[in-house]
Amino acid sequence: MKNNISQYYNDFGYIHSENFFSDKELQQIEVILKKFHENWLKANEKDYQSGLINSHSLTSSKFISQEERLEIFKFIAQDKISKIIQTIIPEKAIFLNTQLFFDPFNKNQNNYWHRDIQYTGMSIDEQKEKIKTQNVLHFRIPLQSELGIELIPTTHKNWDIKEEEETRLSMNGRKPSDNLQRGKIISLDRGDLLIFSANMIHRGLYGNNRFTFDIIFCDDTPEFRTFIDFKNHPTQKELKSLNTRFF
Ligand SMILES: O=C(O)CCC(=O)C(=O)O
Repeated sequence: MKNNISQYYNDFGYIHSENFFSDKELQQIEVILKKFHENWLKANEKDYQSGLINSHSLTSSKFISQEERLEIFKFIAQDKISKIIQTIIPEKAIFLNTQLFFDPFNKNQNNYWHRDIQYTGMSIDEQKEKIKTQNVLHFRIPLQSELGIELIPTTHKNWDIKEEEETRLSMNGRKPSDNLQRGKIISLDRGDLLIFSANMIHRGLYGNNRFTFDIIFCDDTPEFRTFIDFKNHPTQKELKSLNTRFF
């Protein structure tokens, strides 16, 4: 089973595991996520109305208490999540950050195909090389049924075909929200876990008032460590009550 999981991820760039969490396992974290989100919406009303579809850095946020922050760390550090990371990135991974994804304020706002790596400032040639070795993984945990993510399987390691690159980069009259032939829709239910590579071509599917918690891990390399904001990591004291090697 262990080999199957890492083989599938290596081949396709994602893993969809249905009913990974019980309702009870989600209830406690959900209360904290909702509290964060309500406060975030109040504090970021303008940006939300101008198009934001996610928030981030929950574990360094002033919107939640120290106890709630520790609860989020415990959720991230739970055994069944650690085991999967260990299987997919046996060399060693590290926690990068958290995000919440929700629907845009403007219901007509278009989604957009992208690879996260396209926003790093690397040249296209560098990006083509980097995706062959680099790992950034989203663990997407939807709190309610959603249309999900559309992705292009195998593109975590392989570059775009022409239609895809032109769409993603708005070339030759194509728009980032245009449909792509190789797109595969992964619709998600509460309780599911979707692991996908941020390097692969993907887009969020808006609707159904989605509310989804993403935990992000990456390779533990000096290059990535420069991107990590360690305010989002547990303190030495907090680490004592956490049983994982991924912080
Ligand atoms: O869910 C979305 O809207 C997009 C998700 C995404 O692009 C990401 O997690 O990198």
